[in-house]
Amino acid sequence: MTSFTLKGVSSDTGARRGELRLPHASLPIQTPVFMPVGTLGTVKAMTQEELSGLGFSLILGNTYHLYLRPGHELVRKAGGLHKFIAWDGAMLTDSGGFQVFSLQDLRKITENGAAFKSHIDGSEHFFSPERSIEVQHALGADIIMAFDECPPYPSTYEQTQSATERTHRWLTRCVAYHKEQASEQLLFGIAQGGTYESLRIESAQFIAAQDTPGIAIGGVSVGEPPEKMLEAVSWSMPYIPKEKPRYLMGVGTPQDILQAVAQGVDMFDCVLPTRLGRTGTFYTMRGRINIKGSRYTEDFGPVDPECSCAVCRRYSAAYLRHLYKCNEILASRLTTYHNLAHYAQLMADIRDAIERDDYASFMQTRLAQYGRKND
Ligand code: PRF
Ligand code: ZN
Repeated sequence: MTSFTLKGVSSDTGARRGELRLPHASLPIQTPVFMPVGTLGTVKAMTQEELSGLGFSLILGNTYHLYLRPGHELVRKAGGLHKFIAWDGAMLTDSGGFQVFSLQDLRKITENGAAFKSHIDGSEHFFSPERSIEVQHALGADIIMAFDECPPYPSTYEQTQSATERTHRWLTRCVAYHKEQASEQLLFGIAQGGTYESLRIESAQFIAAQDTPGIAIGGVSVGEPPEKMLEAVSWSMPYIPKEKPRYLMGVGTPQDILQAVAQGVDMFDCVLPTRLGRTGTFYTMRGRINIKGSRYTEDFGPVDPECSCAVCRRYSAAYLRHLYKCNEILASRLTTYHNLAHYAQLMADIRDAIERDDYASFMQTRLAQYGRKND
C-alpha cells in the first residue's frame, strides 16, 4: 500500500509534485500542500464549507487540546473527528508532544512520557507514547504523529542529543503500539536534532529506518532565525527517502514555504495565516500589512489588488479597517478567509511552477515580490 505517489521532480531545485491518497479525502491530496490548523476541531473563524471552498482537503487537529476538551472518548462516540466536526476531507492529528512541552511549568518529562497539568483547570494528566497513539486512534485522523520531544531553542548539544535520542526510543514504542492495534491510520515519525548537523543527520537516518509511511521534520520554527531553520532542513533531507511524503512541522511564512519546497518538502502547517488574521494582519502578494494602520482609513480599493478571493473582490481596505477598529467579529472572519485564500493560491502556484519545471525562477520572483523581510 503506497499512499504517496511522486509525480515529478524539478530539474533545478529539489521541489517535488506528488499525490497523497488518504481514506477521508475523495480525491488525492496534491502536494506540496498547506494544512490549515484546526487545533480544537475548528480552523478558527472559518466554516468547514469555506475551507473546502478554498480547496483545502486536509486539516490539522491537536491531540492535547481535543483530549482535554471535548475528550477523545466523546469524539470516538461521535464516530471520529471527521464526523464530529462534519468535515468532508482528511485530517492529521499532532501527537501532543509539542503542545505539552510548550506548557513550561505545567509539565514534567521522564523516560516514560510527559506528566502535565491542564491549562484549563489544572487537572493532572500523563501522555506516554502509547497513550498518545491510543488517543489519536480514538480521534481517528487519517494521519497521526509520533510522540516526540522537541528541544527548545536555544539548547545545548547535550540537551538536544538527549531529546533526540528519547524521541527515537519513543518512536519505536509508538510504532510497536500502533502495529499491535492494527489501525489503518498512517503513523508518521518525527525527526529532531535541533540546530546540530550531526544530530539532524543521525535523527533523519533513525526515523527513515523505522519505515513509517511519512516522515516529519520537527524542532524547527521554535524561535531560531529562518536561515537556521532552512539549514536544519538541508541537513535532514538527504537521509529522508524520496518515495515518502516529507512534512515540515509548524512552517511557516510564505517565504519559508517557498524555500523549503525547493529542498523537497511536501507538507506544511502553520498558525500564521489564521492567528495573524485575527490581529488584522493580511498576507498580500507584496508582503504583510496590518489593516489597522491609518493609511487605510480612506482606501476604498481591495486590501490586495492582486488577490481574487471573495473578500478582496467585494470589500474595501477602509471597510475592513473600520471592522477592526470596532472589534467586529466579521473582521477576523474576513481576514482569516483572505489569508487562507492567499496560502491556497501560493501552494497552487508552487505546484504549477514545479509542473512547468520553472520552480527556481518562480521562487526568486515570488521572494522578490514579497519583499526582503521574512514574514
Ligand atoms: N513536534 C511535534 N509537533 C510540532 C513540532 C514538533 O517538533 C513543531 C516544531 N516546529 C511544530 N509542531 N509533534
Ligand atoms: Zn483576498
